[in-house]
Amino acid sequence: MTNASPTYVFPKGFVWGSATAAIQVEGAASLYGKGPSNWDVFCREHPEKIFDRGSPEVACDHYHRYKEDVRLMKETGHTGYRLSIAWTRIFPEGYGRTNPEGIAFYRALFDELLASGIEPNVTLYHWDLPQTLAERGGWENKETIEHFVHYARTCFELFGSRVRLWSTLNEPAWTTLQGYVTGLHPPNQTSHRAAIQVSHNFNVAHARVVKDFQAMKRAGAFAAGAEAQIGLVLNMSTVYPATKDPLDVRAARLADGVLNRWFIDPALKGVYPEDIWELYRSCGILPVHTESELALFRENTVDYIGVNYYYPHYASSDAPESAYHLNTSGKANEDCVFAIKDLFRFVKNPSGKYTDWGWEIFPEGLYELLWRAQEYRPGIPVYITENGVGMNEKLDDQGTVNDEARIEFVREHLKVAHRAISNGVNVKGYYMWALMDNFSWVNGFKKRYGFLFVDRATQARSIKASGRWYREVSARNGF
Ligand code: BGP
Repeated sequence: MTNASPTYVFPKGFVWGSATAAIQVEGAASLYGKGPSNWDVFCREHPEKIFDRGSPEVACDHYHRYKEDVRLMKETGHTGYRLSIAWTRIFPEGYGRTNPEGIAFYRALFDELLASGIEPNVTLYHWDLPQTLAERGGWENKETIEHFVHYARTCFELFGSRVRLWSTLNEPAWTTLQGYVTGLHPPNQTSHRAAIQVSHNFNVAHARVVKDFQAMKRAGAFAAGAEAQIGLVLNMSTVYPATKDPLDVRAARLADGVLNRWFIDPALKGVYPEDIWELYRSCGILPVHTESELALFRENTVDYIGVNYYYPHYASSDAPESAYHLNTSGKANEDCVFAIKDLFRFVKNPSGKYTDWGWEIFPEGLYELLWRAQEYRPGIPVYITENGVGMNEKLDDQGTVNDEARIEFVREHLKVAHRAISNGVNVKGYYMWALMDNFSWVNGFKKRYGFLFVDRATQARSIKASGRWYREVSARNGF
């Protein structure tokens, strides 16, 4: 890094952060009064479904090491940190009695962050559903919505004095797809009808929580007052047609509708996209819904949008069969497959540059997503809530990781964000995925994402070259 003025200067107050999710880092999965989540149980009962039988039981032991982790955030220039609350630490059974130890943990974590000048951005639901609710139908059962709303209100009451930035759900599209279409994540179902019901219930749960949040904000529940904000975090992957063939163009539009617009439209515009509603209606799989649920969308749009971006999709109309495969081994020749019969199939970009896990590296895709938010609602605050690259890594002789490829990945995406800002998009911050190497769902621990290398045997943390680079970027507010 030179001393010359940065070429890419970010707006004053731009958040330099990183992200994690509770189950991916905390560990202490069965300790301190925490109840079991669907993921805890899934990993215990089906270890063979997780790469190398990885388990979130200990994860990165962040529960015990949070003070050290906050110190390392500080050392790597963080001004913000996106995390999620484990619902089962607050309500071990999903509802009913609360768990004082869980509440104390998050209070202490928020205090530690705030004392270090790092603003928390808190996601209420990052895929870890209380097992008790999973056993009663999970998100297919509308009762789960009621429990989620109560859990959210409780969190606002408990932590509203410390937390200004909130989001309801992380990537409802991805968790619905993997849980109910590909069946790779719990509850391992393959039912389009269930998927659409769950996605609708997510949208309703989100809108209900937004409504309560705004009412509680007006009633003074947040120390930040009018500055308190609630958003939704979406993985709005750009979908391009595989060719110029009108059928592929149509397939791309459909894929974008099913994966993106079905969630963005209600959250930002307050209505479902007509073409996808019509598609589900014509297939006889519209979700069970009420008029008052649809009215909720219209009346409760978000304060900001969180964009998670990893890679784009290319849709082909040639989808004679449904087929799903996720590369969890990190072997470059293992392709990811995703096809929904008669709708679309995702294909590889022949000239694309791919990670070992088969995700294309394409920074330009981020530009379109940022612009898209702007088109939906000019001036809406946008946070890049996740963006990063999973790699095969190990410590070198100097006890660090020289992850130049990650630095390049982040730098190129930040350049794109900078251009979007220059062109008028209100991008407020960047949270790299992830603070540290963590439990990568069905990928286990091999796929490393962090600014911090985590030794699996000792849990020792080491700052990678990217973490040192980020400290400089943050200090100069650019690069
Ligand atoms: C997002 C999730 C994160 C994170 C990331 C990387 O979809 O919100 O929790 O895991 O993807 O994905 P993976 O860990 O599967 O490589």
